Amino acid sequence: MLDERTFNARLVTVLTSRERTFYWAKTRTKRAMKALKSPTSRETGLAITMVLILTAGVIVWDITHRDLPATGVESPVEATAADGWLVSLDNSSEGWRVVVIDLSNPRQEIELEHQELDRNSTFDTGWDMLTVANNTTAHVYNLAESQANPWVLNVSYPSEIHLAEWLGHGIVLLLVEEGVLRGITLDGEAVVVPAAPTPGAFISTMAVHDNRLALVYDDQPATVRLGRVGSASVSDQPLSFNATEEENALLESWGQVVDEVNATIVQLDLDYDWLVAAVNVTAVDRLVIVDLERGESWLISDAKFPAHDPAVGHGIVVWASQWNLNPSDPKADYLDHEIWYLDIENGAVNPEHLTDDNLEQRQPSVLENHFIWITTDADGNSMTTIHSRQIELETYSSRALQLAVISTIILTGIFSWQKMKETSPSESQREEE
Ligand SMILES: [Ca+2]
Repeated sequence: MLDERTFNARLVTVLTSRERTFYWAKTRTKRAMKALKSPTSRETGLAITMVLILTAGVIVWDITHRDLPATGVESPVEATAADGWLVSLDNSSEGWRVVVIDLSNPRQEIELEHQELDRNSTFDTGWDMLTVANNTTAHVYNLAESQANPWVLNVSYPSEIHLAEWLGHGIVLLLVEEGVLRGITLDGEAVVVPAAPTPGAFISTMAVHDNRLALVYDDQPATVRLGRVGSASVSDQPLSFNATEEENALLESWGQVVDEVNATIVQLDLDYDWLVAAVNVTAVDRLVIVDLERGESWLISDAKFPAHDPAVGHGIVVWASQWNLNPSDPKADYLDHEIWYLDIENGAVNPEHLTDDNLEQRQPSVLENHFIWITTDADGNSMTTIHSRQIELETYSSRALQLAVISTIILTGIFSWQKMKETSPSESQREEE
């Protein structure tokens, strides 16, 4: 029907002779109707192909559209997720608020009555608990019992708040107030936490996993101090963030300053086995991973390109990268961040990316079944994106798949029957001869 060798001739016919075109269309339609009335194996074969192509199309569309925006969040500026809960700080039209979503039912947001918040408000989630702090009070909610009253504790301008575990005592709160770490139980009693390793050293950033702490103090900003809730001491964990001479020479040839001597850890995260840190060497922030059992560390992203917002969990490192960005000649395509991950537990060596577009993606986190990050478009509209780690077919595509299986079985049956019918007369003739 669509033979490209005769296409030009047909086009000329269509353009020059309406009568002939009409006649051609009429005979073709008649022929098609006749074929439909008494279909042969050719039509059935075509139908099977169509069913397979359409079904494949539906499924491919479904699995390539796995990201969904978190419901009820208007303009998230920060998001964190743990143990099946996603929490976003939302700069909504009704003011600053915290939006909670149960990831097992992501289309429904959970209403939370909380104190007045602003851009500096800090929050954390873990063990089905959520804590939210403004400058003067911290509220702690049990998300599994949303009707219960929250614990309310006094705080003093915390820059960070974390939920942590104190072995034998349960969940406690950790606060960084004017660079000093303070621990309190939910009843407001003091908890023993690491003291500053040198007098007067302030905390610049920290991370918590259960009762384990990773702290960065300004006396040695390129060293991680590892500690625990319930213990006052810390141990030093150095990081290997040095690039090769060639890589540093290339950065300098781009007009960048590489200052590895005065490197500073700007962000970090840890789980039971791994610690990840973004280390600023002036030119770029580099991504370093630490094997906590062995105490070894190494770079896991290209030392020449900026890597931000590292997070680790479930054996996977995830971060936001400006891969390929040359700061002296910034190409628009490389200015926005993409979400990259490395499946370190399964021995992956090469990072892979989850996004590849011109939108800005930041602040990723990794959960048992999901990746979460914040997506912002060119107009500054942001949303919390939920990306499923498992390929789960939506209802419409699993229905399409079921329907396709049934119709393919039926059509294949018809096809074989038609083939038999079409070939049998000639065979019987041959037998007669
Ligand atoms: Ca992007």
